[in-house]
Amino acid sequence: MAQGALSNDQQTQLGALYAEMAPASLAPLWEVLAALVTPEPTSPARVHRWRYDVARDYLLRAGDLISAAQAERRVLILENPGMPGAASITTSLYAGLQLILPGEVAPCHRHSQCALRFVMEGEGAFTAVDGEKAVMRPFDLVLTPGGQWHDHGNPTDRPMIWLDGLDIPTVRHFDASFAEKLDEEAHPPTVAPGDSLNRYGRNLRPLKGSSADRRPAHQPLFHYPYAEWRPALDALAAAGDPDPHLGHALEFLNPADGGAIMATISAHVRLLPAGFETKPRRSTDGTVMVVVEGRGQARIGDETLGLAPRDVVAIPSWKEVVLSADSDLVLFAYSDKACQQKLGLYREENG
Ligand code: 1HN
Repeated sequence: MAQGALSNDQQTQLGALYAEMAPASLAPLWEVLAALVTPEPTSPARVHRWRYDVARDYLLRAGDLISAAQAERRVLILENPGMPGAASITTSLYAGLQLILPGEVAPCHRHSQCALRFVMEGEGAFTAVDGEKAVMRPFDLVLTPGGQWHDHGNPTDRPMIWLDGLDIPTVRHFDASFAEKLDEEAHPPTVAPGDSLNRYGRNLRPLKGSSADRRPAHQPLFHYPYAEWRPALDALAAAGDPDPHLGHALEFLNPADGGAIMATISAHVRLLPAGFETKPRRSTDGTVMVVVEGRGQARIGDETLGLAPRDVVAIPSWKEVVLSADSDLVLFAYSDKACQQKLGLYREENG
């Protein structure tokens, strides 16, 4: 209540009124207003770290019990402990660890949700997008933008594990999910593997309207290899001092418009040199962070977490973050920044 305490009599009569109106699907705003319109974000999501080896063991055990074809996608959801049952790692994003065993295929489908894959382990399995294979290596980023057909296969003799990042909670929020399966298990090949990287991956694009401009105009590129982004981080580090709040940071771009990789998801990588500590920073984009190389600490809100290779960390909206690097620390992160910026909601604050 904004002003004036309620008398006991008032409270009793109001309580009776609420009970009477509830069956008519009516509820008093004044009881909930302060919790709905908060002075700043109060995320139900918690700060959490998943150790890779722990998740990996459970995933491999699942691999003994169910095939990729049976599961459609054999994935363990990284479910935020603050939102049990929500299949969410932050309020707007989903994360999972997917296993494809040698010889397996994850059948072709397409859906409204945007997805990214960040490779944790294995080499030589592929994601095919609209029939074009991206052959994946550790720490490659591969996109399956909303509406595009995708299947996965592992022709190698080693298990392949990657992190799936999707905007499932966002699409659910808007009640805008459509999905369909292809009749065939794998999409028929349309072009040679790596074709999109050759056409769109060099900060150039085939002239619009030319026959070489093959991919959907708004989302032409879907493979961002480690072999390219890692040297780019080193080149940035050689070019100047790290940003005090971010370290050396590079955002993955959609070459169609120079903006975020997908409509709802942004992604970036960072290098924090050994001994470097960031100044405190907070932002409204709930973020999923993956440790690629090195060790360090993350202070996120009231929690301090050790960071080791392949750990995955959930950073809810508006938690203050300080990162420190014991050895050169390389991080990958994705968030809903792209979506929040479109809606005019994004804020950040450097301390
Ligand atoms: C999906 O399409 C994949 O294609 C993985 O690998 C996880 C989780 C929910 C909905 C779609 C994939 C998914 C998913």
